[in-house]
Amino acid sequence: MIIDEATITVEAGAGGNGCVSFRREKYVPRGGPDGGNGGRGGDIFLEARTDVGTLVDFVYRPLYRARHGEHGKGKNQHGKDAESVTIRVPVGTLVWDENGELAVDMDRDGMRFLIARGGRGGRGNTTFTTSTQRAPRLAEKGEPGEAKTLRLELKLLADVGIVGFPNAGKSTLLSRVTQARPKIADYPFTTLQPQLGVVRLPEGRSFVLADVPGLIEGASQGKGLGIRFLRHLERTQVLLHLVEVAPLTRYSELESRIRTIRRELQQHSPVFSTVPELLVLTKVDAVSGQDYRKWMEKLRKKGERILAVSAVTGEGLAPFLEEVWKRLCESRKKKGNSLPVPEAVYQAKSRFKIEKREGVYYVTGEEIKKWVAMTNFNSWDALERFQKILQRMGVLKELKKMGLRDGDTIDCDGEELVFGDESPGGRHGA
Ligand SMILES: Nc1nc2c(ncn2[C@@H]2O[C@H](COP(=O)(O)OP(=O)(O)OP(=O)(O)O)[C@@H](O)[C@H]2O)c(=O)[nH]1
Ligand SMILES: [Mg+2]
Repeated sequence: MIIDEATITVEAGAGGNGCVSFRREKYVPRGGPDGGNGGRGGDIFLEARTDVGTLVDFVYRPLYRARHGEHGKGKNQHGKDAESVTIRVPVGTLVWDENGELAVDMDRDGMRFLIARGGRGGRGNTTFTTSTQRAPRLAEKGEPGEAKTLRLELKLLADVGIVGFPNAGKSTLLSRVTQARPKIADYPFTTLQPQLGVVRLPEGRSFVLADVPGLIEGASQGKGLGIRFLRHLERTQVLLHLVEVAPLTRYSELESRIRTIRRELQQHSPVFSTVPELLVLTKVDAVSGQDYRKWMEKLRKKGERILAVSAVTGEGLAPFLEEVWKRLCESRKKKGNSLPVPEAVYQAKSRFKIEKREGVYYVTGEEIKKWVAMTNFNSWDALERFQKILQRMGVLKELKKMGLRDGDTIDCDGEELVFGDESPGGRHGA
């Protein structure tokens, strides 16, 4: 079975705390500040690899954590940065965030993407020294690391896909030209899961061939099985459209079968109209007459590309594979390597949000959350700095517009502060 979806949690490391410390030296009664900074928390990266084939490992290991940065120490010793963690995913993995938005498309071998940023280390008191503040008792706590729940989705990256009605001989063809051993039987819907195989041609040429469950009329409305798996074929470079020729007695039947499958593909995704298609008549060993040759001519005159094979006798297979290879090369050339390179960093959207409920101003947002986590609210200096941050972000201006007055309560991501124009604010009840 091919597992092609998994949910994982990633937790980058928090930064180490900054340190409040003062020099102690013999004969120096009051040394200056010497608290070092905390180290950076470990980042979490995703890396696309061709040697990882499925998402199966993530089902057994759904949590990835990076270590925290070391805390700063006295004597201006900075904490060590934590190492980053790299999660290897198959090339072609789509990564969705909690909001159902695409975070990144890991579509190139070797591509690396920062999915969860480690927290910055808190600054030690040394960095807060100014001409007026020579002995700051202020240090930052480390910034929390980003934590996310991600849904990984792998669209199998087959170069060539096989579509057709059930029983068209799709799996038989796959088994004949690759090492794959799919189930084959004389009844419809034998194949229940997509199957992949590697076709090897002389001179080291190769491509990946995918067989998906058969389609029927109404598949795009949910009939049968096939449509669920079509997304595996959305990125193929060439589609092989197989039509079983043995049961057909008239040209019009052939045409109508072809139309039905094309309509279902089209209704599933308009992407399919851009994928080059090759019509393949199958089971030619089982037909009595030679009518199908005339039908092929007719279709060719209409501009169709069409071939005939027998997977049982092997008739027509060698030229067929060469034709597929030719189409594949053309298609690759056309598409080129112009895949878009995604941004390397994941951005937060708005800076903050304020809501007033029952006289309390609630301030929320990623940035606010971060500063709250990095502030030691028991320290007056830190509190003063926090207020400056609110000012710089434009939060205070907004609050005043909303009618904030002396003595009002502001809730910053769960941290209650009492607003005072004179004093910088104080912890409620503290
Ligand atoms: N005579 C003959 N029989 C074939 C040929 N290819 C396939 N068959 C037979 O056709 C039947 C269906 O073949 P499959 O390969 O399972 O067909 P499929 O398209 O994968 O069918 P689903 O998985 O149900 O969609 C089997 O009994 C095969 O042995 C062929 O070239 N010649
Ligand atoms: Mg099959």
